[in-house]
Amino acid sequence: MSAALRVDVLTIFPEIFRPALSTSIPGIAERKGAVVYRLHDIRDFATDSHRSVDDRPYGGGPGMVMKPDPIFHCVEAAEAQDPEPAFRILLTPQGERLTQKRVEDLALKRRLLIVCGHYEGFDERVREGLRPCEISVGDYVLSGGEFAAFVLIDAVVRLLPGVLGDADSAKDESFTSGLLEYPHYTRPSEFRGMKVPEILLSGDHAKVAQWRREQAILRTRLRRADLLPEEEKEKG
Ligand code: 9D3
Repeated sequence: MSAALRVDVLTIFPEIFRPALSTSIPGIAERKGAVVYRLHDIRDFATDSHRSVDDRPYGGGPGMVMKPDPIFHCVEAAEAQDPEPAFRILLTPQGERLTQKRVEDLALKRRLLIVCGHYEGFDERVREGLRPCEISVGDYVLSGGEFAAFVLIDAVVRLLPGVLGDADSAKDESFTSGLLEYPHYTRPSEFRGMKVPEILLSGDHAKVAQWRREQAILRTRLRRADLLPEEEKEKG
């Protein structure tokens, strides 16, 4: 197996991450040696007696701003732990929207360093001095970057070699890739009067595959027409 991806997370709430990253796929990825998580508490790098990591904005206005000094020191300390250069990520609502394409790109890196913000945002010199890749996880307002970091890590580590079994393999998506999923059913064949479509019980694999493809296209057209490939768009 290739060397583990190292993920450094810089946050004022490191305690959120340990249990979350030990659960489900992120935990399996770690136990299989595909990833190593390193959590860093930005507050450990505060320099004043109150251990403050935020301050009032110059020019006035509501809310607090993350101070640059603890973040720079925390980044420097984290990076000094390992000679591998880190791909720096700043999670902010102003970042580029996270897509599967970007997730695939991040899964090819050897080291990610993720800075989570809180309060109104970062002192602009964090961007200017650290030159991070700035990422948002979508157009809605979170109270901080911690859950965005977990979204990003979860999406990335499931792609690392050896993490998913063959049964879960993303390769199985070949004929429906880019579409929403077709409807899934398991036993019983009738539940509270609701029946499993006859075709799925038929054992005719070609017909099942055709039905699933039709259902995936139908569902995508109804819910997410923006995802449809060109040749399916005309059909209305
Ligand atoms: C006055 C406007 N501010 C509050 C509505 C802007 C604002 C600042 C900081 C909004 C959210 C946040 C905290 N969010 C994140 O740190 C964040 C985030 C998000 O809110 N949505 C999607 N992706 C991300 S990544 C980090």
